[in-house]
Amino acid sequence: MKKNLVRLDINSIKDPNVVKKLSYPSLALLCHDIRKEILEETSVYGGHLSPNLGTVELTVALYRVFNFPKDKLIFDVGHQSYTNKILSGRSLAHLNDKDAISGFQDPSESVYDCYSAGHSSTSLSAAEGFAIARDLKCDKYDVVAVIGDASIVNGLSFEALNNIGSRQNKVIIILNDNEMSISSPVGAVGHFFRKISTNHLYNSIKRSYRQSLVYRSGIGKRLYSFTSYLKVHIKAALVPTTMFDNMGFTYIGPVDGHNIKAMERAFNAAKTTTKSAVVHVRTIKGKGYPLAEKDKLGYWHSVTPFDLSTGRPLSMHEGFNSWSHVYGDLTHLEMQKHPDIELVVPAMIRGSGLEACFDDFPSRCLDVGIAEEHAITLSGALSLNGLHPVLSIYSTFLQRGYDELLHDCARLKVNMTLLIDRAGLVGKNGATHQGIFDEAFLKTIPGLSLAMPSRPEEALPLYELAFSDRCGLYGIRYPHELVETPDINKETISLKWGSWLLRRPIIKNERAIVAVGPLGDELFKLTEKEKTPFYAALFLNPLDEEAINNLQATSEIDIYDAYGTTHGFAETLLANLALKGYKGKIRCFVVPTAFIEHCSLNEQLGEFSLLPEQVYAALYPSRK
Ligand SMILES: Cc1ncc(C[n+]2csc(CCOP(=O)(O)OP(=O)(O)O)c2C)c(N)n1
Repeated sequence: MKKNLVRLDINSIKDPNVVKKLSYPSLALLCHDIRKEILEETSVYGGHLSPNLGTVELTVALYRVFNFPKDKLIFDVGHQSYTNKILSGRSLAHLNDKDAISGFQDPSESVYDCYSAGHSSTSLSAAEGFAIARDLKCDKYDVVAVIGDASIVNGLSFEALNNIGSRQNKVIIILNDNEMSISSPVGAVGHFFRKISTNHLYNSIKRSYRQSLVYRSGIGKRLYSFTSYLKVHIKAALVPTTMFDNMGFTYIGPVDGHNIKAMERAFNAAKTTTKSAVVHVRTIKGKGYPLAEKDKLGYWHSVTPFDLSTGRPLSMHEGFNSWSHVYGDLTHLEMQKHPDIELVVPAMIRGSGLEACFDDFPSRCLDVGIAEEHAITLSGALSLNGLHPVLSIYSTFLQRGYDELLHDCARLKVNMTLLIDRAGLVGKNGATHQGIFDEAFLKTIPGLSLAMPSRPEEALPLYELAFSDRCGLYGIRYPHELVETPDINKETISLKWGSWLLRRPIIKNERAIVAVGPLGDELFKLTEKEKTPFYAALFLNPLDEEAINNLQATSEIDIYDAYGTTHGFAETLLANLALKGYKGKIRCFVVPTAFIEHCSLNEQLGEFSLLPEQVYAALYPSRK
């Protein structure tokens, strides 16, 4: 190893400020080792690969300039904070496993994480809150938010920008512009970022100016620093004034996000301005792993375990598909059948298996970016104009759209289908992404109907009901788990709007099970030999009145819903039974209303005794 070249053992860094003492060649070695670690650990445990490969030098440069944890560092979403974890002494080994580190920032893990998110575009509002609190307490430190080019164009971010720009509470915003959301970004503001970044005339003048002065003579150096403020004016003359300048920020950039020295200069400039600053950093998403660098579809954004040398996923499931992909494929089918469908997706095309719809029906598909509220109100208006919007959205992100659903859709009596993906517990993505709350909040919206299939053959008929005259605001929720791929050419079963399936007949004065979703169906299979009367509750709202009347004859009702909290379907059914004067015993096997941390799905279910075999054992304790 060359003299002056120091190699840190990245798994034993105790104090991240050690990066302040390293030479640039040693920093390059450190970044190489961090990238290797990110690749190795995500290939074993899965996780957000590309966003983290892109932000290695950026994070190191931040630690060189700022004094964390006194200064505050907030990563938007938090999915790109792996380098921050490594530098602050947290190994990526067992990422997202039970009791191991999570994939996002988390104050319970480290003082270097002052905030936590998982949903996008919260960082600027949070940073402003930190800055106002700092100033009220007369403290002195910097508040730094790192936000991607797709997250900064979300409405929440714009609300924060509008506010920060007009106040004196200084925030430093690092705009990590990699020209990518999960896949290619959408929207007008992105074009504007590109325009700034590619202003070659300005960039080449800037380069020659610096080279001619800084690299040639000592006087030149002094002249360069003395006149550096002139740069701002040169830029103003050559680059159209940036949106950020106009909003009251000092705009600095664009800067090469893989050049630590260049970023240090920019971050130091941001530190010394009196106003809030936006430092525009350009990075390459997936940097250092060629497959990820080339990826425009978002395949490498978040990965399951894969073979590092070939890039192939380690587990393939022949004949199985995720429920998300089943509904993605069915959407393609429905778009062929129903020409009035307009598909609206806030940013999650790949995750919900909708690529084929976008390829084959480009004029009828709309990716609005990370803009869930906008997607809902927009879809409502499409419906008011005679189209049938199908809005594909993850359960956890639908939480953002409550008012838009209630006020802009339900109230206006729109016909619209919500495909609610990732319903139920989500395993390793943890507390920020659980899809367990939608049942509870959707049931409060007048006229909203909610269904969930329990078997693959129910997926299409439930979808078809969206095009019956009962539709209104209609949600179909499903988990991401694997399911046998349904044969769409097979004759489908017919389902009635609002009705449940009686899988085993009710017996007077005996127990009956009412169960939800595919796990409910597993319980059905386990109770085969017991012949327990059984309803598959396909509609969670409204309830099947005929079924409720039949249930009155039973001595006990066991409600099994491993996809929703106490306040969801179970509570609706309990209230309904109570109102009808049900006298028997009722037991609920449901997800608690709580924030459930990351670990495997089975561990999460197991912790709350919600695995089908645990429920079976609870119902029939004498059977072994
Ligand atoms: C409200 C919300 N919608 C969608 C997502 C899913 N999501 C996670 S990261 C991401 C892309 C973020 O892109 P960008 O901000 O440009 O950061 P990058 O990943 O490119 O670094 C999306 C859509 C989310 N976390 N939160």
